[in-house]
Amino acid sequence: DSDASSGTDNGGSGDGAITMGFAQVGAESGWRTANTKSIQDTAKAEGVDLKFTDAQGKQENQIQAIRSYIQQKVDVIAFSPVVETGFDAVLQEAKAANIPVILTDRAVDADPSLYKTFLGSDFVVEGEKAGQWLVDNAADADANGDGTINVVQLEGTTGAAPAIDRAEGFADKIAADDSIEVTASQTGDFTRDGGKQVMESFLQSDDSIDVVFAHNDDMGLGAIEAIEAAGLEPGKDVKIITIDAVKDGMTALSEGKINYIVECNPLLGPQLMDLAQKVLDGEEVPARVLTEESAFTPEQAAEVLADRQY
Ligand code: GZL
Ligand code: ZN
Repeated sequence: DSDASSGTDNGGSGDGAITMGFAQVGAESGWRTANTKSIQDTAKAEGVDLKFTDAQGKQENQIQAIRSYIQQKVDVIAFSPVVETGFDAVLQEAKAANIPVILTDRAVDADPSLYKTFLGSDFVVEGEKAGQWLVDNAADADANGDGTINVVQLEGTTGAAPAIDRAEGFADKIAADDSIEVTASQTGDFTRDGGKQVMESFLQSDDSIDVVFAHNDDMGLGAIEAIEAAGLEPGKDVKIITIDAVKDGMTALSEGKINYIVECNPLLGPQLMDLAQKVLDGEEVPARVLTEESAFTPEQAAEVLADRQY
């Protein structure tokens, strides 16, 4: 039968604890910080030996980290692919090394047999919720009263699943109202500074902006700085819709500087460790595990702000 000491020849700490290699995207946003904390705190609480790397948003760093986990013969690899494409080769290498892979947060365009499961939000639905809110609130979204609801879009990281899918979901929903038009769209790379710089350029070239749709709170918060610097009132002169619902975003929402936030739950640690244990116990796991999340108006934000975990 199989080698009884198999617990030690695959890099495991040998005392039955799981050794997990996690290749994180970076530290680009409040969401990412909360996501990292959830993974590290849960690993500690559950005695998982966690090896953790931050790729600073660079795919080659993420691939390198996964390769190092393969060499270290960890029991399981988990990561959030910074972009959808370009991971096939390294996933093949993990498979050849017989190390299971769990995707968290973002998806990849790769053969699904190369990973055990994908745990994360449905970003298309998040974009649809944002678009539906605008359609439902179109009446008072035309701040400058020119009959057109002129939307500028702050996109997430180019090529990243959340950026692609949120844009898709939003566009699907606003198609229902032809007075709503996305007149400019550019990536702010999910960062506050990126959102501020892109919004500054939008404001310089267009004085009829009614709405900002930002793919995450951090870019929305950057846009608020640019809007205020231009002497306009965020949430009133320019409506703002964002996605994540991290503390700073929810604070701005409760102050009325943001008008609607669609939640994207970063607290994936518990579900990730549970899935890893099941995979290593040889149990079947669902190919897709969705996270629970909702959406908030300013009134709702004020109610929940105090007890938000992130
Ligand atoms: C979404 C996640 C995105 C967040 C951003 O699950 O991948 O990346 O929305 C983060 O804040 O940078
Ligand atoms: Zn208008």
